[in-house]
Amino acid sequence: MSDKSFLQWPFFNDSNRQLATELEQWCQKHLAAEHHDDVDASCRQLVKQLGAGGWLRNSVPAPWGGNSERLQVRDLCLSREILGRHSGLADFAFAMQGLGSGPISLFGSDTLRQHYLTDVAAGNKIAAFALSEPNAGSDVAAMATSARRDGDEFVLNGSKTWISNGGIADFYTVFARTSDEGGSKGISCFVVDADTPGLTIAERIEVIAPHPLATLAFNDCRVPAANLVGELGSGFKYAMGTLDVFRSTVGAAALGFARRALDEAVSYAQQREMFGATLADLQLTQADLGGMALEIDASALLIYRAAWSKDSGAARITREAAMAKLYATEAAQRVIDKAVQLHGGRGVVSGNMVESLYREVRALRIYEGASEVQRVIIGSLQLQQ
Ligand code: COS
Repeated sequence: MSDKSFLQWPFFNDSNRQLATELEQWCQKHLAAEHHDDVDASCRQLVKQLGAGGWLRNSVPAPWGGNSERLQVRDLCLSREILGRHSGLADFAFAMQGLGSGPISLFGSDTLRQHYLTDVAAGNKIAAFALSEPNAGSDVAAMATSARRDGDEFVLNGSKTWISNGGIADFYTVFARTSDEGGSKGISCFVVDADTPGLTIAERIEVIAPHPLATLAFNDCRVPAANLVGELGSGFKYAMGTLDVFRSTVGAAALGFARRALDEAVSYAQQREMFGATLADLQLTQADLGGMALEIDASALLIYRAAWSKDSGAARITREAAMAKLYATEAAQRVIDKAVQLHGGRGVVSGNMVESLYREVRALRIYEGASEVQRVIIGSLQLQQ
């Protein structure tokens, strides 16, 4: 059984603890026997289930279907941790609703919020966040997709790639250049409905842990000017501000995967007979399990420090979120690798839980800012102190 003592840490209030208890019960009931032969259909189904269960109310602010006036990062992190411990795909379905609609929640007009967020919270609309491009991943300011004003519309041209929910989303929050100023200047954010003429799915991308993922093409794609999110030219800051909120939740998903790997390792070690005892009786195993538990608690401390700081009113948690994401995703990789090792040959058999966690965790060290980017962010802030 996973450690729950962390819920008594001073980062949490009763409402956070209630969410954790109720979501745990919901996961045990609804996510027990899942199969993902058709990953698109499974994702759609999970979004509907999460919406019906009320869990997506944590992904948007209160006036538009959410639980709280402002996004509560502790609730987002706890949700991802618990969902991730039960099902990588359920975590993914949950996470993308918040990230995909994040720029609207944080910076959009009330009209856009009204139109999109209530459906996101109910699980009626699937959201996606379209920032990366073939030549602009870590260097996001190198983006080339353009949006030219034409009367009451903007005309988008270019390409976005590695877009989670690409192909099944109902709308995309898309970042594009609206002026020729270079770098981070002159980028704006738009909401683009998936059925807008000129937006096509150029390619579906298969990855080691299957999730809906695609490259999008924009060819003279006309979007109403009212779909501009916030102010013209502020898109880079909106993208970074959205990532600040959601980056610690990536660490939380990794934490959930790591906790599951530790649970699996403990239970396997206790029943695996070896050298006239059990694997768990060997001191080498105990040292491994101790190291795993330590990395898990250190991850949790960094994640919930970041989340609590934001919920307590910090304007920016760039440093805290970068540390949480960096440490928790790297640590989860180590913890899961150790769990595979403890399972011996069984650990690499397709379908074994630790085998699937091993594939599931890998992308988290890359997406929403690779580990190297997090190091640069932390280091450059250190120089500014
Ligand atoms: N919140 C608000 N504003 C921010 C910000 C944040 N977290 N981070 C940067 N900004 C602002 C800066 O204050 C600066 O504003 P001014 O021009 O007014 O001074 C502006 O944005 C540019 O900042 P900076 O010069 O730091 O931008 P860089 O291009 O150097 O940013 C990194 C470099 C690597 C930090 C950035 O490109 C990044 O985070 N890349 C990873 C992108 C990513 O996560 N991709 C995955 C996509 S989602 S799957």
